[in-house]
Amino acid sequence: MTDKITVIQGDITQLQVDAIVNAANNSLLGGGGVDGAIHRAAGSQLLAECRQLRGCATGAAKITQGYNLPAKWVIHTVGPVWEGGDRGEDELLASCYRSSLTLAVQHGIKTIAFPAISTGVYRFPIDRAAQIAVREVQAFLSTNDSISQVILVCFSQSTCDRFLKALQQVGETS
Ligand code: AR6
Repeated sequence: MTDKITVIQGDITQLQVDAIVNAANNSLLGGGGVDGAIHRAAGSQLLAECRQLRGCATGAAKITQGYNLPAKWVIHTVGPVWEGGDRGEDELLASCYRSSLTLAVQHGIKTIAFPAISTGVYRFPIDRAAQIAVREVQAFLSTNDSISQVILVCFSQSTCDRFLKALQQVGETS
């Protein structure tokens, strides 16, 4: 299953995939980081559609169109704020990946790109986030055949290296 998972360094807003995932906040009304970049690239219609969604719980996901993005869809998920690891952060982050992939399957999405959810403003430790991301995607793909490609997009080369390491480790044990 790891052959369907790719780690790349880049800007998620430029990818030609069926869906990109947004690391949003509970309001779904935009913010900084990847959320700001996605809203800027998609245009104001994205915010208008997000307003209709009336927010999103942490660990859950909601879908909109992609508007001016190359991607047809945006799946908005809300990662946990890192508060030391005893507040269910691991499970909430895992849930972001599962919820997003479940929505993707329901919409016939075959190719999907994720940013490194929660690892920016929300301060989730990168190695730990990378392991959760790779493990959850791999587990999902092993029980579901309809998604052909999952791209884990890292903005910086150092994050990319750590996601690649996590992917390698999962590949060795699966
Ligand atoms: N493409 C790919 N990855 C990116 C891009 C991009 N264009 N821009 C940033 N990243 P963050 P969070 C990386 O802070 O930690 C927002 O204000 C970034 O380097 O965007 O989940 C929301 O509204 C980092 O590795 O999201 C929320 O309030 C990763 O994306 C809050 O931030 C996630 O960083 C969510 O915080």
